[in-house]
Amino acid sequence: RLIAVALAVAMAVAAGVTIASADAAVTVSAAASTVEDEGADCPVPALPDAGALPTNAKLPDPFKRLDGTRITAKSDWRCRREEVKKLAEKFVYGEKPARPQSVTGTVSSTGVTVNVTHNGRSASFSARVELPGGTGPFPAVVVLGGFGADTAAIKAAGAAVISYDPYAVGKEGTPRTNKQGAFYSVYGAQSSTGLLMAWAWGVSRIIDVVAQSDGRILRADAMGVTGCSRFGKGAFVVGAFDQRIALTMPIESGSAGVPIFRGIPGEGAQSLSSAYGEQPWLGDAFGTFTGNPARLPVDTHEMVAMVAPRGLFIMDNPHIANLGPRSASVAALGGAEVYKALGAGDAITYWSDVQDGTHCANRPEWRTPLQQHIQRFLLRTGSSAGTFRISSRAAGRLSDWTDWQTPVLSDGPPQSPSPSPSASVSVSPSVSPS
Ligand code: MCU
Repeated sequence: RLIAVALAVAMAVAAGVTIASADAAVTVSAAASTVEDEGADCPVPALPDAGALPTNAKLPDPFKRLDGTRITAKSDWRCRREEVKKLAEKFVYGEKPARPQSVTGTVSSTGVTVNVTHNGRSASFSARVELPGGTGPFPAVVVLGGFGADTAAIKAAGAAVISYDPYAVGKEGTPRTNKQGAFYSVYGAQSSTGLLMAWAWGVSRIIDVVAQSDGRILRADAMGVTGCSRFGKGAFVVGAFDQRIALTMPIESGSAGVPIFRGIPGEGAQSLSSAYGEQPWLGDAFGTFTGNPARLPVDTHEMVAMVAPRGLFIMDNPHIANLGPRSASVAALGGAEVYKALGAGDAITYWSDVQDGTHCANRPEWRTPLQQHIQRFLLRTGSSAGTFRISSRAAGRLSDWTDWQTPVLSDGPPQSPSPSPSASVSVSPSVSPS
């Protein structure tokens, strides 16, 4: 292990990266979870129907529960997050089914294979692995699609690259009524879950297999994800919906990715109806919101918040209005309020201060912060603080979009507003006697 650390340090030094002192490294804690969804046991009240949603031109208050009360303790976020997750599944991305009944597979130095079976339906897919130099086990970054991510910098920082083909799990070019790929082989071609969530489900199954392996090659507790453009949308959803992901790094994700849905229509970004219609990226239920995002009970600042307090490095391109970079900066700033309230304000970075206007270009500006994020959140040898480097060409203003204040959350146990479990039996009958 010492040799591995020394090698990682040597490689990082060779790459010109600042190394944190040993003391600082000790203070870096692992925010990632060992489970996909820590709040799976949380009681979530019945969600409203799409037709009953109020119009709200501002970003929904991420701290306000479905019952109208606001959370007051940091530990309350666990179950509030579950509400956000359910809302996002119902109205935006479609449901992400929990881990299938059977997930098996293999991990080698060249690849990961995944076999799943659920309710008698099976599917398989695989991903290529490239290891960095040095001695394992290694952290790994799942790279969606084959472009836009600096895989050389990832490996030079000491992490393996898992090259994942999202189309094996959710194909593009199909109608919503006949979706294809491993996810839909298991859950049906008519599933209302969109491709982004299907892709996220696939990455979660890769993590299942890595976690079940003997752990000699890849570390399930040090997994990251990245991808550019449509695969930046995917990387964002992967990180939001699997709390085992320690570092989420979407690049130039555009509409249906990081940018707030509410902001997109005014900015010259790809319209919601265009993104919804181009590919079945978003869930079928999003169709009723493309013309009126103000009725969405969630927005993407809350997907940013779902990643908290884990590492998040959002990369964006301020030169292309079609990508909605202003709207993306507002999502990052809004989500950062939850990071701050949880005491993790320095775990989020938004960076759109880049020269080259080419979409998904290999950018020298991101190489150092990329490696610093890998060192801090995957190797856990660094402690560089996150930062907002918003280009003045495309800077959104959070205060234009909020009518809520960020609370000071207390430490200590959850402050649930609902009655104790024994009392709730008598006060909340779900069926009224007729
Ligand atoms: C920014 O991501 C998408 C965009 O939403 C699409 O309209 C366009 O066709 O493709 C972009 C992309 O994935 O580029 C590689």
